[in-house]
Amino acid sequence: MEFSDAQLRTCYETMVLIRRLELRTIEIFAERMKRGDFPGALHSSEGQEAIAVGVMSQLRRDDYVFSTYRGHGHAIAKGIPLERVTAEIHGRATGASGGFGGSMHLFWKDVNFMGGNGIVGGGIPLGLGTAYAAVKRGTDQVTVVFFGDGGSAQGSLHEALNMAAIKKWPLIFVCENNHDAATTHVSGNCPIENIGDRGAAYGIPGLVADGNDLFAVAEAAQQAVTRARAGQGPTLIEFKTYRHRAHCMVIPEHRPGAERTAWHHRDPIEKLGRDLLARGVADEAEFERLRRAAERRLEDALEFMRRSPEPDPSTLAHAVFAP
Ligand SMILES: Cc1ncc(C[n+]2csc(CCOP(=O)(O)OP(=O)(O)O)c2C)c(N)n1
Repeated sequence: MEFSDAQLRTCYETMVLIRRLELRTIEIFAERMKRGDFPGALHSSEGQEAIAVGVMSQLRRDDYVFSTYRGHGHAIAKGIPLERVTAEIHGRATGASGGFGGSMHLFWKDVNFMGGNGIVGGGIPLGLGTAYAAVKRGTDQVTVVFFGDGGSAQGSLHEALNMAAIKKWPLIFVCENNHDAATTHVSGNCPIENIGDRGAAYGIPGLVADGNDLFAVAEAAQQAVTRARAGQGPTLIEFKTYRHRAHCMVIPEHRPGAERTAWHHRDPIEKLGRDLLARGVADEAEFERLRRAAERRLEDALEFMRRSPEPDPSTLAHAVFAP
């Protein structure tokens, strides 16, 4: 998998941006909760940044993406303008979904980001629709659906795998196996070692890759995209990863400390930093510049959010049945 030096610096900056956004969002939500002003559920993707950035690095603007409720990173990496992301997370009228969706329901048609979804596995069958539409229209757009290790046990996944494989539709199934579904370990959801191995049951490639390694992620995504664009059908990819945080802000951490520490040593941003140093793509001064650039962009986007009004309640039903 080859990236130019400039692309690698952009990947690093985007991963840092996602990380900073997750950390600042937690801070802001925590302050609100302290004031008794519950802002809604918040699921951090901290630790999973390489998957969002690596997969999107292989997609075009007009390719479709269906995300999950842990989708801030997907949204940023696919190209929703950052200020629209911050405004939506904090429920402002200028947000990507007009402030009615919040953290779990970012949506932006301009880049074919087809939304987060509060239903586990809910985006998967929707992805069949855009994949089929692309085939009918004769475009070579691909669709990516994201889901977790818990989501991999949903019937919707197996129905969609079966149909996409039979029809050879351009659909890429991306499992972010962060090893826990809320408080259930992956072994309580899947009786085999690798979720990716289930591709064999549908006669399609089932890849298993390190989700904390940008290069491994991009390599797997590239294989799947090439196959889908060539009309050869779907691919299932399992990325092994770990979320740095508990499931969401209102569920206490239950995972063993030693396990968490071990995964922190495999942090995807730290790893990419080491790789870029080794390749001579960036040095400490450059990392500092990229980190500052990400911080500035985020603070500007948060300022945009603060200046934005909340949605007018009379517009609540406006987009419910819109085409
Ligand atoms: C259909 C459905 N069942 C249950 C829930 C409650 N729920 C929300 S998140 C979650 C865990 C899902 O875990 P996983 O798919 O591994 O994704 P992760 O949260 O680890 O990213 C559950 C059970 C839901 N939102 N939707």
